[in-house]
Amino acid sequence: MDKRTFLKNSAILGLGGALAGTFPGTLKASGMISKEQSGGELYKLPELGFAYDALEPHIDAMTMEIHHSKHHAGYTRKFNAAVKGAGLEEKSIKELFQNVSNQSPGIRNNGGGFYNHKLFWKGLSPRGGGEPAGELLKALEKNFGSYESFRETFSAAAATRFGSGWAWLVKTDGGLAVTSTPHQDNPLMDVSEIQGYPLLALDVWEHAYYLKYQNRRGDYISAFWNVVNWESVAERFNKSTK
Ligand code: MN3
Repeated sequence: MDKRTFLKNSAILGLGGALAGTFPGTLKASGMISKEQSGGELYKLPELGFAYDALEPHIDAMTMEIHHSKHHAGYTRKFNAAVKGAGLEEKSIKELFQNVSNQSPGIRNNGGGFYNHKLFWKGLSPRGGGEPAGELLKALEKNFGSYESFRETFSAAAATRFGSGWAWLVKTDGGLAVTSTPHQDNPLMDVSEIQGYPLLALDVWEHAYYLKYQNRRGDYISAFWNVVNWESVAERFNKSTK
């Protein structure tokens, strides 16, 4: 077929569909997922939006691939099963979290695992790093004194979270706050010490860093700042202030 016919057919099929059939390897490498994996489920494993090796050397490709295609896929699958099993399909994930103390461990752990990783990926970018700007920077300076001081507070929360859990930057009624949660809990849950709208998440489970950093969680936290997607964090912040 000539180029024009190809382009026309691609437009009809939708370019994504045409490429998916042609280059499955490319899509796998870029962290996209097959139809079989997402199925017709209520909650779908999101795409990363970048290749598994795109965050090298800060976060290694194998960690990213296992983290996304095994860990996150597992939470997603089990969350769907738990929601279905409890007949909670009509509840929004926000409603489930607001009342999570009354839900089963399956909903709490897998719902958290599904949501937290989704937010974690959004906060990462191969073009990330640098410093926040605009209203977000002003708010960080207002709440923490300076960007550097915010970074120290967040890093300390991530470093001192005992065992498995997460560090968070959260928009609360009173402004911005840093907190950490155990297991797969998050600040949208009624069990969280500080509750609010999560802007930035850092996974400090060992599966997030052990292959590359082993026991050096501090090195992983330092490396994280090189890949933070400040544009995405600012977008969430602006949305939360409207
Ligand atoms: Mn994880």
